[in-house]
Amino acid sequence: MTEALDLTELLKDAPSNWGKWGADDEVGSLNYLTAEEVLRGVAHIKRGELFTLQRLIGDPNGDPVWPGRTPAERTMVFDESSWDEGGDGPSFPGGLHYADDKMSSFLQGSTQYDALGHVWFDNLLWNGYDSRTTIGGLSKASVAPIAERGVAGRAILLDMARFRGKDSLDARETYTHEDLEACADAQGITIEKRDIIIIRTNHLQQFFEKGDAFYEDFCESGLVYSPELVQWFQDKEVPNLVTDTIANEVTHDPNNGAALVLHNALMRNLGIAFTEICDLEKLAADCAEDGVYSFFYVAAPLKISEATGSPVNPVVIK
Ligand code: UVW
Repeated sequence: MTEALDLTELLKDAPSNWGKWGADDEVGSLNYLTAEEVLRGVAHIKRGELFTLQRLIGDPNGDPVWPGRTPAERTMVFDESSWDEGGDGPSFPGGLHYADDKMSSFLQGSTQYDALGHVWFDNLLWNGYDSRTTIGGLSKASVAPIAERGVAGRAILLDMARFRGKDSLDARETYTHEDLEACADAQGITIEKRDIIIIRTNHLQQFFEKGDAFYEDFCESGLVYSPELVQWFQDKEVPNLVTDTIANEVTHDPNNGAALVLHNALMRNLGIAFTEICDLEKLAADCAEDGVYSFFYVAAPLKISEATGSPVNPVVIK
């Protein structure tokens, strides 16, 4: 492939949900998660067992991030040494000491929800908002409306790594909606309309095994674009796509050379919320053991004004 196909050309006939939930909508396909859908999810709670899906921020083994981003940096402001001789610990009546810290981080530098306005092409983002609305902060389709709304419903885990008999999917390794259906069949479940789809690749194990070499010729494993795949997501009314990779899709499409096609076809055009960099290992091990791959999922990113994304710790209850 010499030159990548333009997203304008590639997605010219692609389905769109712009306007479907009104001219002011900022949460897109999360609108599918009505109260009825929340209760459909709750009905899957059988054992009362919780699984949290956030990766540790400040993992001593490293934090995987998109190239060009840096992991969060947490620094202590006050600790016991602040009250040593010459320290700057404030003095309070009664002798109070306390610990304080602060963090500097990319809002998309850990397990995160993307705002719907996070990506665009042709100067237009989700719902047709002008891309100039991103300047200085997302005045449209930031993460804050998703945070305000919250996310809850029935979710299913599709364990693509186990399905393919591998510890982890390789760089560039792709899968399609047909593979998702085949994986669901093998797991004995049906992908239902409005399910939150969680896909395990365990691809980031390679970040921990390879170190810096993970970023050489960076191309993650993931879903690969086709018009049929986009239509499948549209027909299934998928509200939220959750994965354990940095960007939820193969980084460079092997068929057309374009980068992050599905960020545009699914998030920008259909309004599907993306949750990235999850840790699905404990959940997947449990599902493999009890054979139950459907459960209740609940998450809410942080309410950060005009932000492009936000850290989150989604919770699954089985
Ligand atoms: C980009 O889209 C660049 O990053 P993310 O993986 O955070 O969506």
